Order: sequence, then C-alpha cells, then structure tokens
Amino acid sequence: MLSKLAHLQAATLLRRGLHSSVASGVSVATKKTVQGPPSPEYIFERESKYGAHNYHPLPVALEKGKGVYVWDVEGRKYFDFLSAYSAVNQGHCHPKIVDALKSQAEKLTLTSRAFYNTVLGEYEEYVTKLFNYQKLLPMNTGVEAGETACKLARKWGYTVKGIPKYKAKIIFAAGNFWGRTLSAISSSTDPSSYDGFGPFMPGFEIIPYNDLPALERALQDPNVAAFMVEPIQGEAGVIIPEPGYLAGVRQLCTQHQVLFIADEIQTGLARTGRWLAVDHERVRPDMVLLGKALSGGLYPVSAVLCDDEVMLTIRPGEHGSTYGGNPLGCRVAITALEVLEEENLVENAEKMGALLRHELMKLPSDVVTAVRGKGLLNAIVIKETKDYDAWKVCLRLRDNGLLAKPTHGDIIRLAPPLVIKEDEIQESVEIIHKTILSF
Ligand code: PXG
Repeated sequence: MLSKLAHLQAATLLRRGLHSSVASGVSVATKKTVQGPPSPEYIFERESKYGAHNYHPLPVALEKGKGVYVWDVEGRKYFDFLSAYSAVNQGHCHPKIVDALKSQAEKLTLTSRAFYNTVLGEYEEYVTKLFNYQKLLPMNTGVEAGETACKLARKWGYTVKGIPKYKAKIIFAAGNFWGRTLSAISSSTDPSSYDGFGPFMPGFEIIPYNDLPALERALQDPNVAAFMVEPIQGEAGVIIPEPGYLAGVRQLCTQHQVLFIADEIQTGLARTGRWLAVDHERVRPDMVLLGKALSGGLYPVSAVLCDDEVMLTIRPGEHGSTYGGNPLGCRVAITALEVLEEENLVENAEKMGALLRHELMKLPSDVVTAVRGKGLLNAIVIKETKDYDAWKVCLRLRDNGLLAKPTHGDIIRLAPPLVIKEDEIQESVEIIHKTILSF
C-alpha cells in the first residue's frame, strides 16, 4: 500500500514536470543528496525555473519565523527589518493569532457572501467601533481595498455630489503605490509599475505629493470625486509630508466636497506609533483603507472604512469578492487587532522608533546621507558609489544577521515587527553600524 502511494506521488510529481528526486531531497542545483530541508541554492533555482520572474528577492531562503526573528533553511537567525512590508506588525506566527486561525479553521472557513456567517458582523462591529466609522467593506488584498475605494468614490460622485455620468475624476499623488492591478498602475508615476501595461484607466489625475497649492488647483474641477493619498509614502521610500499637509488635505477636500481617502495599508495599525498615521495630525479621512497587518501576516484581509453617506451608495450585487468577509479571515483580523491593543504596540512602535532613529543618526554621514521615519516605519538613504549601493548593503546586513530590502536603488526601509524590545533594537543597531562601517 505504502509503495503504491509513493509510486503515485512520484508519478504526480513527474506529470507536473518536477523530478521525483526533488521530493526525496536530491538537490537539482547542487546535484548532491542533501539531508533535511533543501539547500538555499536549490530553493532559488526551483523558484526561478518554475515561477514567474516578477520579483527580485534578496538571496535568503526562509523556513521559520517567530516574533522579530526569521530563520533560513540552514538554521541561521535574522532580525526581520521588513516585516513583509508591515504585514507582520504583531511579529511572525503570533501564538494568539495562530490559535485563532486554527480553531476557526476547524469550525467554518468560507461560506461566500451568499449566506450570513457568525463572524463577519462581529468583526465589522469591532473594527468600526475601534476606528469610529459607520461601516466596513471587507476585501482580501490591499489593492482590492484601493479598487473598492475608487468604485465607492465614483458612485458617491454620481449619486451624492451630482457629477455628470462617467465624468468623475480621482486625484492621486505622485510617488504613490497601492498595488499592481490595472487601476493601481494607472495612477503610478513609477515606470517599472506602468510601463508596457497600457492603456490606462481614464479619470485619474496625478499631482505632486506634499503640495497643497497643487491640490487646491486640482480641486477647482467640480468633477473631482476623491483624493487618494498615503499619509506617509511607504514604497516611495518612507516620504513624510510637511507637518500640516494632512490637515490641509482635510480642509481642502471638505471645502470642495471631495472625498479624502487615506491609504493606511502600510502606515496604519500602529506602524507609525499611532493607530493610524493620520492620527499624527488628528484628521479624520472620509475613507480609510486597511490591509497587511489587519491579519498579522496570517491571511489576506483588507477593508474599507467609511460612513453611510458613502458606503450605502453601493447596493447588493454591485461589488464584492468570494473570500471577502470570510469567517476565517474575520476571526484572524479580530485577533490581530486585539494583539495590537493588548500588547500596547502603538506605544511600543513610538518608543522603539524614536530609539532606533536616535541610534541611526550616529551612522557616518558619508555613507548614510539621511535617516527618516515615524514610529517603526523608517528608512536610511545610502550614498551610491562605485564600490557599494543599497543592494550591497542589504546583502552584507543579511550576512550579519539582519534582513532589509532596498527600494528605489538607494533607500533601505527599516521596519521591524512592532513587538521588538529595547535590547533587540540595540542589537540590531550594532549589526547596522558594523555593516555600514565595513564599507
Ligand atoms: N497600499 C499601500 C500603501 C501599499 O504599500 C498596497 C496598497 C497594496 O497591497 P497588496 O496587499 O495588494 O499588495 C500596498 C502594498 C509587494 C509590495 O510587492 C507591496 C507593497 C510595498 C512593496 C512591495 O509585495 N505594498
């Protein structure tokens, strides 16, 4: 019986074009029999051979994570200073969130929205009360939250503001990043996002970031329905607007009857030392987009928050998603938010972030030309020379036990999970110092 099963498995692997020796631990890359998990080289090569080449990962093959640490297949331990682009704010494999996922997975995972489930309403009540909005619309990925916000803004524009049919405009800020769908790249100013993928979504307009006069000019057009903006631009390299920008956005949007959509997918949920990054300026957007850490890295969960005036413009059948609002995702999200509350991760992000920047300021300014950030969303700018650049710095950080990823060539984002403690900040800063001084 067993050998028949093994034979069947081997046959399946071969049908998939995978050599059966893969399963028995023979490395295609090294052509050597390996004990235990496959070698990093094998993992890199297999992904390259069978997967699309739409990413350029740092060469490290991870197998395990716990809190602020991850381990590679050879047992080497690293500080994770990317946190899956701020999705694992609660730390890797948080035991309380893992338990919630396990027990809900054994009960009910997906019903679709054709029927009610016991968890969705509980989740919607919890999140809307936490953030003080009347309604929530559940989706899965961040980019779907952005798409949802654009649809809501257009519908509101036609049915409430009175914009002539199909004339609605949405304004975005240059340098924005909200995902990879055709809509998201239509608002992008980064050629690596949009080049080769046109034609683009009509009705989108781009103005400079952190530029209130430009916004004021754009809002003169009565067909503008919304302005969608990140309170701090994450992917652009942790770009922090001038103090007063978000308050100015709020004021201008109110004045011109335009919806202020805050994309808090990377900045929200305690990352910047506040529940939402807009809280730094005590402003209340008309729509808030959440994702990433909403599930603590266990499951794709995203959400749009807004009030009835906007949310109820979409009626049954006009929007949705098979997995959106599923009980497994909702249970995970409730628990992920509880962890942020119970472990005071807002306060910890604020405190540890200040300490991290204080230490990073001591780096030699001929290599590190800028240090910036809020809470635990930080970046350093590396001066590029013929001998080194941000990619090389990240490779050496990896060799010294810390994982980070460059963005835009010369910027390294430093954003560890928010559960990081003071001694761990000190230890990681020592790694960063040692690495920078080695150049
Ligand atoms: N908004 C912001 C501000 C983001 O940073 C998204 C929306 C889209 O989220 P999803 O879940 O659709 O990826 C993001 C995503 C990556 C990557 O390739 C993602 C982000 C930043 C850098 C890389 O995984 N942010």
